[in-house]
Amino acid sequence: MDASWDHLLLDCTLATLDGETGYGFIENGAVGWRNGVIAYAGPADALPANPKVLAERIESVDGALVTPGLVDCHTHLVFGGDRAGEFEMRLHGESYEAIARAGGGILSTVRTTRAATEDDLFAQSLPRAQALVRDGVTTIEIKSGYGLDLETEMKMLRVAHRIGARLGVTVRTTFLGLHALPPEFAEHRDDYIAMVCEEWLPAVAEEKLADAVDAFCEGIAFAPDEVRHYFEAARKLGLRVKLHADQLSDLGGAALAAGFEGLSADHLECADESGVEAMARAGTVAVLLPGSFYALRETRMPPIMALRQRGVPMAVATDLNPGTSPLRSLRLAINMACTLFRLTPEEAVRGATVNAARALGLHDRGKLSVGQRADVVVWKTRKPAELAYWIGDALASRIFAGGAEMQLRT
Ligand code: DI6
Ligand code: FE
Repeated sequence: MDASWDHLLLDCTLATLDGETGYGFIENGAVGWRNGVIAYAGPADALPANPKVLAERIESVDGALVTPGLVDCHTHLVFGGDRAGEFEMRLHGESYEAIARAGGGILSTVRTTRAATEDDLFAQSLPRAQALVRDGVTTIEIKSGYGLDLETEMKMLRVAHRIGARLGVTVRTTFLGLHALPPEFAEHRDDYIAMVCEEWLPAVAEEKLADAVDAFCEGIAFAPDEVRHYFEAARKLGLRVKLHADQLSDLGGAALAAGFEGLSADHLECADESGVEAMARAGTVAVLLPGSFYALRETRMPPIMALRQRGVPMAVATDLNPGTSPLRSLRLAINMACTLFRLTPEEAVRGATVNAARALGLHDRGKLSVGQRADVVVWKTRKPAELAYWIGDALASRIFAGGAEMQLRT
């Protein structure tokens, strides 16, 4: 038999995440791939032949934990500037909503993002993506939404694509046209929404700049009827939708997203039972964002028990953004999902792999099984629960994206 695989890792402690529940734990496992696609993931003693003849390159990882690459399915990591000043204001007693209503918040990042050249925006944003990647993330969703004019929205989406190309990881882009009302439309709300639906969405779709569409459905942002109109326009163009839903108040966002066969409804702190039911029926993923819950010192938890009972898949993401979640570690989001939301480590790890892939509509990743992309991480640990347990520091020792090993120092 010819050595037909490119690479084979032996002596792996595998968490394949394959199967409906659990880690897919296999001691003394092996993972092999060819042309960037997994050819084998399972017990070493069930390999189809003597390992020596199976692959060009064969290595032992000495019992290290090996998992699929992590998937961060909700980030806003392309933006100009920072909002450390608002963090200080909040600690002096100002609320997030009050700062937003006074023209700060999202609009302050809109000003700095508009002012940045494309190269500058790339240079400012790249290190944030690198921070995620260094600790095991091989697929990143990145949203626009800090431009609020077509030119800057497109600039953000181009920068997102450039980050993926530079780092060799998959970037999925989301157009977040309804994030905040731009100041120049303060007196013309309906005109803004009409322009986004009738002109911007078709332009973004035409240039193939976005894989999906998102909105911020909230008292300080956009109302359910406005989002509905926007989702209708997106679906007509064949774009899938997702929603910032029920974070600060219950506006029925979970059911709204589900009604459009939404890929995901994200946040959900204030979602009610009927929203959860609608998500279960539609197969909409619940994306939990403990970073913003933590940074805003929220106290109302997402309805975890109801999500579990109805079998709604739960994902976990960073929500990396300058206002409410300056969190540059998906592993820390996993830890926070356990500590703050009481997910089990197993649920949280599934949430950052297989369920996060599903939240992006991707079925070729998120688990180690034959035919999946060879996005593979070797960790400096042996137990899957350690991914949720250790706080701080990067634990990934080797990362393969589509079968190619990444240089972690870049
Ligand atoms: N995601 C968002 O888009 C908003 N909150 C969230 O969790 C606002 C982000 C921001 O303040 O910049
Ligand atoms: Fe967000």
